[in-house]
Amino acid sequence: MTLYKKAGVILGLLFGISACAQLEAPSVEADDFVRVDGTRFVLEGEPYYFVGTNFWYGAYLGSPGPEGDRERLLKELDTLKASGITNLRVLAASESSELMRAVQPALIREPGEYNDNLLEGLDFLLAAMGKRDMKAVLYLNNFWQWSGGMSQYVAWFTGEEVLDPDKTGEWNAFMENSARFYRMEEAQALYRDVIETIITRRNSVTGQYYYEDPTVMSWQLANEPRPGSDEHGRPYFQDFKQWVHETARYIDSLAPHQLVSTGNEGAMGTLRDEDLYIIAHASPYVDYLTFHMWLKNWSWFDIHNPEETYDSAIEKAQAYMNRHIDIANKMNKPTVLSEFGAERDEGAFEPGTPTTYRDRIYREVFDLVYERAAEGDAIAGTNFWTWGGLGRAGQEDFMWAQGDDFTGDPPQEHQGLNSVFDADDSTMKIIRKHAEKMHQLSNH
Ligand code: IFL
Repeated sequence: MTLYKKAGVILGLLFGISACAQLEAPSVEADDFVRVDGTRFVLEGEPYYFVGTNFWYGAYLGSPGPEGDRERLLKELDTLKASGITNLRVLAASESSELMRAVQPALIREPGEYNDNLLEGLDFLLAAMGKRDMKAVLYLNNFWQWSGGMSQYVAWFTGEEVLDPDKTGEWNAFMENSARFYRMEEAQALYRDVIETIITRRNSVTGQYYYEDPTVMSWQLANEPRPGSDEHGRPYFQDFKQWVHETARYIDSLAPHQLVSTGNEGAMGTLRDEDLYIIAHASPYVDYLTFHMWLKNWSWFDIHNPEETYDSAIEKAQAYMNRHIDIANKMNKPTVLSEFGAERDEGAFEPGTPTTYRDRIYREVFDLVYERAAEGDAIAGTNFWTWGGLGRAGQEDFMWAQGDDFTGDPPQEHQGLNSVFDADDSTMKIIRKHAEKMHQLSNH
């Protein structure tokens, strides 16, 4: 929706808010929400540029249950804020499942049954972020297995056993199975129920309804939703496109003064086809674009052979970023690099080990983002993957087990693989410097 249309809706909502005086929720101004104006975000009348991180486990730390650690959460938020990292991309919905690498507990215990601790965890997180003037991007599903996600929805409504890629190693089959989600009416009905439950929730800490909380910058349809596998996804593309449009419209109807984005990786997550990426994001209800960049996962860079792979990986990364920024310019929407990450030297996982190549990659990415943003192009910010902060791996094999710290790497990956820990001084210095420059672009 355009800036002006949104502003009109906001006034209506603000009127509504004052009519419910007994809420005693903080008063909200239209300007407090991140809005879109052409290829830019606007916040409080100024352009909004940011440095952010992925913090998928934020609601878990906020939980009053055994998985929670509110003391750590507040410390993490203070460190992030002090480092200029003010935009957090967070998992808002997880599905309980038999998948061997899915996080436990999950928000949805079974269709219709919610884990109140995790909902309260999200309340606590949003309240604490709001106090620190931070913005949240909340994703409402996952194409991947580490939080249940679409594969679990499919299992619920077919009655079939959930397809587990960590057991079978068959990733294409997993993706093709997950894509059935877009076509399943019952699964879509439950998904909408979940969306409504979260967006219309009243925060138990602030008294605010989520849809009227300016801390929420955007609702994301899912983490990295794809039409299916690269090989066999084409037949699902129309369903995928329709799903994007209809879900975005639905979210917009519930939360008209917050933004909607897909959570998609860009061309690499849309059957490696830029045209399909553009078509899928053309819906007027998709307020801005996202793209992700994974140098290792896409076989551009090998940390065990850096001398031979680094230069060409950086060339490919720059080309990928430039192309996605150009697309956003053409589509007249802002874009965000909402995931990128890199391993520690020699593929180590422990904090304290060197991060020479990670630091170089971060610097290259940030330089390009800053330069193009400063030139007025459509890139507004980044969310690096991922914030490990004070978390530390709990197991000798570095795989997550229930009860361990969250380190930012999801349970299907080694804890420490892509995490930036509080002790990573060289990386933190690069992030802080970039954050200063981006905040200057925002006139803050
Ligand atoms: O941890 C992964 C996560 O599932 C994601 N994208 C890539 C990350 C690193 O492999 O969303």
